[in-house]
Amino acid sequence: QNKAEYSFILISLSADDTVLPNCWIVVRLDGRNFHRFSEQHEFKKPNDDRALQLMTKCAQTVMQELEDIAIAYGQSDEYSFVFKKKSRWFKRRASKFMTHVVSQFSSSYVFYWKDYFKDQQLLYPPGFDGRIVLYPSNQNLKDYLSWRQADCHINNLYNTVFWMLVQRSGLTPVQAQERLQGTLAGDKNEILFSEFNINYNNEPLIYRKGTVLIWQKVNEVITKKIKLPKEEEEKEVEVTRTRTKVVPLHCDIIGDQFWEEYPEILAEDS
Ligand code: DGT
Ligand code: MG
Ligand code: MG
Ligand code: MG
Ligand code: MG
Repeated sequence: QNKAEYSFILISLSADDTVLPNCWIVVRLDGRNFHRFSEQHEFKKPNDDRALQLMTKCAQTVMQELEDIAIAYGQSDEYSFVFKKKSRWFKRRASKFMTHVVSQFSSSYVFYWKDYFKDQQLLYPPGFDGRIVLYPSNQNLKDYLSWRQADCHINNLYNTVFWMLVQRSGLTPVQAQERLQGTLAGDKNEILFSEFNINYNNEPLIYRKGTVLIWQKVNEVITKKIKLPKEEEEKEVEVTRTRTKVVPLHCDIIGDQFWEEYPEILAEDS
């Protein structure tokens, strides 16, 4: 009898992966071995606009196809999706959130590849890993997103100098790495400025800040043909419709300004 009870507990533990109520649910995915994938598909270094735009297209698709995603943030080969605190989607089962996000994103990556890479063929099927993390408070969630954006900044600054040293100054990758060992952000800015005449702050925002996806109301003007009861002919009229769309932004999300500008993202009924 003991044994039977024990196996019942095991079964119920593996079947019920419902996550805590009232927490933000974050699913982060990341390209599997994109070091190799980016080399094989000749991604531009350090940033390939086609690759970044494709990642964002896939993330928009995920937000539109799945339920309850309040905001997403992406950089490099990763994207984080934040599900609303109050979401009841699939009874808050972690495995459902994670598998739906990763599979929808992966199939979109293959489906939309040719729209962004044109004559660069997809050479083998890419994969993505997924993980799920819970954040009980708004501050926890903001700290998480700040951490990812800080990571984007640190990597992009490093990569920008690194590839300048290799591509422009002819250093080998090992030499460039040695040159940058132990340097601080200020030193890297200084190398960019004095040796390459680059002001890092003027580099494109998408590279420095990554991509934030939020829902925004947009007005769409469409022309409709209508037939008035007392008139013979159809008439064309302009109708304004309000739609919610997923919009990409490349702004700072570490400071308060973003969250003050878009208070609905963290609103209590989310
Ligand atoms: P993983 O995630 O442990 O399976 O291994 P990786 O190789 O995906 O490592 P990760 O995710 O830490 O680093 C992302 C890789 O993707 C990194 O080698 C640089 C590459 N990558 C991402 N975006 C770009 C891009 O726009 N241009 C180039 N050239 N490479 C990129
Ligand atoms: Mg990884
Ligand atoms: Mg990766
Ligand atoms: Mg990565
Ligand atoms: Mg089914």
